[in-house]
Amino acid sequence: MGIFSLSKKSLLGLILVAALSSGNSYAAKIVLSFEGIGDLTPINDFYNGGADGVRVGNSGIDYGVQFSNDADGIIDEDVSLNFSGLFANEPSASTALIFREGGVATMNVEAGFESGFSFFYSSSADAVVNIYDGLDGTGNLLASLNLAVNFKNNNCQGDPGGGYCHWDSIGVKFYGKARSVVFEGPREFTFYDDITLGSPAPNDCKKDFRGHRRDRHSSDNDDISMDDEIRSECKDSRRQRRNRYSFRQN
Ligand SMILES: [Ca+2]
Ligand SMILES: [Ca+2]
Repeated sequence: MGIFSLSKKSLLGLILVAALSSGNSYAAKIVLSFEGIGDLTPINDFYNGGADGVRVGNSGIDYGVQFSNDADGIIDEDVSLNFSGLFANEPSASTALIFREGGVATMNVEAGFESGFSFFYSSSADAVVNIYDGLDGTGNLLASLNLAVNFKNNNCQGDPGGGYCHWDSIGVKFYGKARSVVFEGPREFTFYDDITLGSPAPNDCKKDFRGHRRDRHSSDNDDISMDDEIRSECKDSRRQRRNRYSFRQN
């Protein structure tokens, strides 16, 4: 009987912990779509209550997320010939993130984030992404993600242009509180988009568009839920994709 009541107590404890963590991860989920950042413009404090660029630039939502100076926004060249992005089918149109020449490519989150980290990427070189519990890649290594060459997979096509046309999602669960992510590997060979903090599966506009209603009550609800902000960005993304083709035809 002693063993039984102990197990029962442990089980209740586990259920309580599971319920609490689930609530935390949902509340903490942040999606960085990079929409609104200029082409080849340092992201800097765009998501940190400041602006992109080197002087006063564009500002996004203040998530307390800061990027090192060599992390740039890059916009699909199909939007305008002035833009530089040679990619297609990015998860949220039409801006992605690329790391260029400069110092260490680091994302800092001073308040920290928990549970998981994920994103989409299209890469022509192997790369590694490391998650640490200290700022600027210090402290303990909480998790690592290895990216493989994938940019031409599945005979993908441009939209209408863009050689980097295949994207994969990748993510990891970790314990503890992460405060920085260091993106390693050759510069300018990897595009990133929809970087998602607080979930091991990135926000997926296509999946959410098709399956949001159907999956609303599934156990993976945390991973597919969208708040109004993200849903509106996904709608905008579909509209932008349609506009690209009319731009190319004119
Ligand atoms: Ca394109
Ligand atoms: Ca995007």
